[in-house]
Amino acid sequence: TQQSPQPNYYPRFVSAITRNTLALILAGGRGTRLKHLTDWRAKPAVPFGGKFRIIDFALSNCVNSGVRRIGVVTQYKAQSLIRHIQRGWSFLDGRFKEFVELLPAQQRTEETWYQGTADAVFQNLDILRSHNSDYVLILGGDHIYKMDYGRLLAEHVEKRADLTVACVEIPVSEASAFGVMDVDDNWRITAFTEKPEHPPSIPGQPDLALVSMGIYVFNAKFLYEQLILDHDLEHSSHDFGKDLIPSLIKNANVYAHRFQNSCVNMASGTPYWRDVGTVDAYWEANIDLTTITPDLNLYDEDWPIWTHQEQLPPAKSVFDDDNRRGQALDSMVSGGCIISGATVRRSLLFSNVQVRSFGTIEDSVILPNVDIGRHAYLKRVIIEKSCVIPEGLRVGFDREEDQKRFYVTENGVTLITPEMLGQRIHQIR
Ligand code: ADQ
Ligand code: ADP
Repeated sequence: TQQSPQPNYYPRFVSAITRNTLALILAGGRGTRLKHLTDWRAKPAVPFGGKFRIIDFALSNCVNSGVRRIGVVTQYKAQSLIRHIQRGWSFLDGRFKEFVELLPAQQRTEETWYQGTADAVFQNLDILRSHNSDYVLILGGDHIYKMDYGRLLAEHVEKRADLTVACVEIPVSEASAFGVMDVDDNWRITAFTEKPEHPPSIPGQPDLALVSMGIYVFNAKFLYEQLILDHDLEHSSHDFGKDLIPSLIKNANVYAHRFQNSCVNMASGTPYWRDVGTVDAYWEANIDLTTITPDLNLYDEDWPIWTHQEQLPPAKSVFDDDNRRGQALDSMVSGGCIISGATVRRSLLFSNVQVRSFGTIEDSVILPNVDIGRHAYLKRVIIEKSCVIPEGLRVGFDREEDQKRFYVTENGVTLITPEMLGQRIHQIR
C-alpha cells in the first residue's frame, strides 16, 4: 500500500460538533503557590512567554479548534483578567454566534460566591441552557499546552460517552497533586480518586500514573442533570474532581481521552503540558523558551497563540554614551524594550522594559513596564510588573541577603515586586 505523505498541517476536526460545543474556562482559582505573582491577579492572568497571559493558551486552543463559543468563569481578583479578555479577545463575531463571554461570580442564583468548580458551572446554568449547545467543554484556565479539542470532541461522540476526561501520563511521584484514574482496555474509566496520598501506577508501568488534565467534555443535558443532583447533596463540596467525576464512574459512560492523540505540540516527542503552579515551575517554563528549540513551539503558524498586545515600537538595543554595547543574547525581547549599554542573557523581557548602562540581566523573567537602573546585576530573578530597580542593585549572588527583602524559592529564584522595593503602584497589573 502506498504510504500517505506526512501532512505538514494538522488535520482538524472543525465540524458541526465543535460548532455545537460551548467551552467554559474556569479561571477563578487563586493559584497561591505562585506567591506574590497572584497577589493582585488570578493565576490565568499571570503574564507568560514574553507577551502572553496564561489563559491565552486555553483560549487559543478553543479558537484554533473551532470551538468559538466561550464562557470565562471568574471569581478571585478578576480585574486584570477581565481587562485582558476585553482588550484581546473581543474579535470573535457574534453574527456567527461566536463569542467570549465573562461569567463572574455574581450571586445570580445563590447567596454564595462560587463554592467549588462544579458550583461555578451550576450557578451559570440558565446562561448555559440559553446557549443551547449539545456539548460542554470544561477547561481550567491555568495550563500551558496546545491541544486540538476537536479531536477530543470527535472521540467523545464516537464512543457515545456521557463524559470524557482528558488524561496524561506523568511520573507517579508527582501524581498526588492530580485526579488519578484507572481505565479498562477501551479507555473506559473504572476508578477516579482526586489527589490521592498514594497514587496507583499504570498496570505494567510502575513509574507512571494516568492523571486528569481537568479537561472535561459533557453531553450538555447530562451535565445539567448531574449539576442539579450534586447541588442538592449536602455533603458535597461541589467540585468536579472531588465530587462529581468520582460519583459518575459507576453509573455513566465515562471515558478517558489520551492527550497525545490531540496534542499539537510534540516537538520533544512527549506532549507538552505544564502547570506553571509554583514560582520555580513558572520561572523554568519561561526560561525554557530562550533555548534554541524549546519544547513549547510558539512559532507554529498553524496553531497561533492569540493575545492582547499593546501597539508599541520595536525592541531596540543601543550603545550608551560611553560606547558600551547594548545586547540581548539567547533571549526574548518584546516590543517597547530598550537595552542601552547593558547585557541580557537567557532572559525574557516583556513589553516596555528598559535596561540601562552597565546593567547585566541573566536567567531572568522581567514582566512589563520595568525600569532597571544603571549597574544593576540581576541573576535568576522574576521581576513583577512596574518595578523600578534602583541603580546598582545586585540580586542572585547572596541568598541570605536576598531573603531579607525578597522572596527566594527553593531553587534559588528570587521574586521581586514593587511592594518589596517599597514602591506604590497605581496601575492594574
Ligand atoms: P486543581 O487544579 O487542583 O485540580 P482546582 O483548584 O479546582 O483544581 O482548579 C481547577 C480550575 O478551576 C482552575 O483553572 C481554577 O482557576 C478554576 N477554579 C477553581 N476554583 C474556582 C471557582 N470557585 N470559580 C471558578 N473557577 C475556579 C483539577 C482537577 C484534577 C486534575 C487537575 C489538573 O480537580 O482532577 O488532575 O485539575 O490540573
Ligand atoms: P492586574 O493583574 O492587571 O494587576 P489586579 O487584579 O492585580 O490587576 O488589580 C486589581 C486592583 O488592585 C486594581 O484596581 C489595581 O489598581 C489594584 N492594585 C494592583 N496592584 C496594587 C498595589 N500594589 N497597590 C494598590 N492597589 C493595587
